[in-house]
Amino acid sequence: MFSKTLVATAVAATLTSAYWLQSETQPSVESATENTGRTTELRKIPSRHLTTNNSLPPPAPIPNQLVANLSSSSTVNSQAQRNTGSHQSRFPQQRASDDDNIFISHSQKQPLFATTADDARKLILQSGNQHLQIQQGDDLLLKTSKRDQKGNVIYKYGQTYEGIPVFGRELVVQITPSDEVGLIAGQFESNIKLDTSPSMTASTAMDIAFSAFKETPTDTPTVLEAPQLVVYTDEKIAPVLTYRVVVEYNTLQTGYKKEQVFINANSGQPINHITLIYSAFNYSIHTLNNQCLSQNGSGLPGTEITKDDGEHAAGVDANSGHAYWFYKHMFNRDSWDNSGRKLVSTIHARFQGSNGSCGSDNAFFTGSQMIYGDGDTGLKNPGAAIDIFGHEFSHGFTSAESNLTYQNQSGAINESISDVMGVGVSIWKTSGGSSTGNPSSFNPTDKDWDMGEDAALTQSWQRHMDDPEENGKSKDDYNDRYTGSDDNGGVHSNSGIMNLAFYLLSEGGTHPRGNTTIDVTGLGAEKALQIYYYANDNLFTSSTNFEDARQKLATAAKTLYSCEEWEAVHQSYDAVNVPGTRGDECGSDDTGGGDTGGGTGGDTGSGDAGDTTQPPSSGDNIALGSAYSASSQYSYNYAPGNATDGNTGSYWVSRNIYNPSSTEHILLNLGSNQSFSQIDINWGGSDAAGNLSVYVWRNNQWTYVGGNSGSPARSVNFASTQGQYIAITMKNGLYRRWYAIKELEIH
Ligand SMILES: [Ca+2]
Ligand SMILES: [Ca+2]
Ligand SMILES: [Ca+2]
Ligand SMILES: [Ca+2]
Ligand SMILES: [Zn+2]
Repeated sequence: MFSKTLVATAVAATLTSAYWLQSETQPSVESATENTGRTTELRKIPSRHLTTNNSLPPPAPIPNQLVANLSSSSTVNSQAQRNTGSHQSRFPQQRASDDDNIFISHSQKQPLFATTADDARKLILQSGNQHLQIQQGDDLLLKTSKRDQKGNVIYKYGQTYEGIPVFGRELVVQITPSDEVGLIAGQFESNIKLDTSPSMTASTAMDIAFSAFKETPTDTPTVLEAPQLVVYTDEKIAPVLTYRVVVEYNTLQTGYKKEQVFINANSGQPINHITLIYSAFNYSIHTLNNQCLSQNGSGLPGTEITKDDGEHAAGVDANSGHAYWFYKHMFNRDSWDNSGRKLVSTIHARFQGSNGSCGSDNAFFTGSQMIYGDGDTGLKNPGAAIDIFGHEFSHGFTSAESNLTYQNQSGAINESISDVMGVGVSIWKTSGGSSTGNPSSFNPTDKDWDMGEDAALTQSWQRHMDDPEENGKSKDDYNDRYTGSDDNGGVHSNSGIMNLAFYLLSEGGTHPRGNTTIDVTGLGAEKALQIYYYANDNLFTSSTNFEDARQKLATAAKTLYSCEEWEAVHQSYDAVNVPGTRGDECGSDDTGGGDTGGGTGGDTGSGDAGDTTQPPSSGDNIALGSAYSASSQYSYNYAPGNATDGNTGSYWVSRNIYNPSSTEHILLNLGSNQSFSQIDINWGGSDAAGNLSVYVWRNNQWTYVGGNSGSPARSVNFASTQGQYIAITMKNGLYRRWYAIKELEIH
C-alpha cells in the first residue's frame, strides 16, 4: 500500500520550514554494490636511451582481442565511426560543436565480454583508447548496479580525473546474462588538462561567488550541501576546476531559488547555476519572501489536511493513488524513489509571477515533494489534473534514476519524460487501470494526448503530444530547437521534440506539420511507455541529449522486445529530425526488422559507416585497424582509427597547430610482433608534415627506427625491423592548421 500526505501551506512556523528544507536533500541514486579502485596506472615510464623518445607516452598494455574488437570499423558503432559516413567528404573549417557522446553497441560479429563491474571498467579504460582517448588521471567510479527484468546487469560509472568527479560525465554498461557487453554509452570528457589543486578555499570562493551572482541574494544563501571539488564542463564550457555547492536563497528580481552552483576554485567566479526546482509550466517559476513560498517563508510542507479539504485536496488525493498504482503495476516501481517513499503534496501554494506579484499558477517538484498553487488566471487546481500530477510525480522518478540535468537538452528530456509519464498515467486510467491491476488494452483518447487541459484555462498553459506547436510555444523538430538560455535553456519548449517522437512511436503516423514524410510504425501506448521507462530507469545519464536518447531508447526497445520495435524508435526520431544512424545491433538498415522499410525518410543524420566492411587494400599493408591513439584529435569525427580503416574518405585530424614545429603523434598496435620496413602516409591535402619520425616500442622504450623530410614527407624507409607498437611523430606542418591523415600504410 502507498502512503501519502496532503498539506496546506502558510501554517507551519518559519523555523520548522527552514529545518525541513535543510534536512532534505536530493534523493540519492541507488547505492553502488561494488567498489572500485579510484586510479589505474596504465603506463610504464621508459628509461633513457640515446635513440629513444621519452616525450612520447608508452603504449597501454592492451589485451589484443579487445583492441581488435574496438578498432575494427566493421564492428564498432561509435559516434566517431558513424559520423565518418556523413562527414567523409568535408573537412573541418571550424571546430565542430563539442560532442562527448560515446555509443558502442553490441556487435553480433565480435562481441565484447565482461562479468564484474571492475571487468567492465577495465575494458573501457584499457581498450577504449580510440573512442575515449584515455589518459593518465582518467578513471571511472561505479555509481550504481542494477539488474533488469531480462537478467541484464547495468553498471553506471561517473568519470573522475585525478580522483575528482567530472560533472555530468557518466557511462552506462549493459551486460547480458551470458556476459556479453550489450552497450557502452554515455558521455566522457577526453583530454582534460587541469591542475587539480585549488588556489582558493571553498569559503573564500563562495564569498566571492555569492556577491557575483547575476541576481543579488537578499540574504546570505543557505548552504544545503557542503562544497565539493568537481571538474565542471558542458557543451559550451571547457573543463574547469570548481566547487559545487547546493544553495537556497531569495532574490528581489525573481524570488526563491534552490540550485547547484559551480564556482571557479581559482577565481571564485560562478560558472553555472542549475536549478533543482522542476516546474510544470512556468517559464520561470519562483516564490517570494513574506507573501509567497520562500527560503524562510511560508512553511513547507505545511499542515496536514485531508481529502475533504475541498475540490483541490480531493483531486490530489485521488491522483496520488492513480500515479502510485500506474508505476506499481506497469513497472513494479514502489513510489517515485522505488523505496515506497511517502508522497507529500502541498496545495494552496503561492509563487512569484514575472511581474513580481504573488500568484497561484504553477506546480512543481522540489526534489522531495510536489507543490501546487490553486490557480489564478492560467490554471485551476492543477494537482487535481491527473496528467499534471503524473508529470510532477515523474520528476521524482527521473531525479531518483537518470537524474537528467535540468538545463538545455538534458533538461528538455527531463521535462519530456514527465509529460510522457504524465499522459501515461492518464491513458492507463482512461483504459481501466486501477489499484487492482493494468488495463487489458490501452485506448488513449485525444484528451489523453493533451497535457494539462483539465486545469489550464488558456491554450498557452497546455501542451499537445500529438502536435506540440499547437500551443504556440513548443517545438516539434530538432532542427528548430531553441538554443538560448531562457527557461533553463528551453526545457518546456524543446521537450515537444521528444513528446512528438513518443506520440508517433505509440500511435504511428507522420509528422503533424509535414516536416518529414516518414510513416512511423505505431507500437501502442503500453510498449512505448515500457521503452521510455526502461531507458530513463537504466540507460539515460545526467547529460543525455537527444542523439544519445535516440540510441538508448532504441537499445531499450531491442532489450525489451525485438528489432521491429528498435526500428520503430529510430523511425520516430527520424520523423522529428534528431540525427542518428542505425548500428549493427539488428544488422544493417535493410535487415533491421522494420516492416515498413521506411528506414531513411527524413534521416538527415544518416550515413551508416559502421556497417560497411572495407575491402582490404591490395598488397601487404599490415596497418589496417592498428591506429588506437593520438596526441590529439580535432573532434570525434576525426578519430585516430580513421587513419587505418582502409577508407580514404575518413581522416584522423590533429588539433590546430599554431606553431609548425609543434609535434603530434599517432600510435599503432599491430596486434602481435611483426616485421616491416616502410611507412607510407596519404595526407589530407596540404595538412601534412615536413618531418616524420618512426619509433618502435622495444625493451620498454620508444626506439627510433627511421625518419624522412619533404614537402610533404610521405614515406619512411628503413632496414627491416620488428615490433608490435609503433609511434609516428610529425612536425613542421606545411599549412600550420593541423595534421590530417587519410590513410597510413605499413609494409
Ligand atoms: Ca567536452
Ligand atoms: Ca490530458
Ligand atoms: Ca490534441
Ligand atoms: Ca581513413
Ligand atoms: Zn516539469
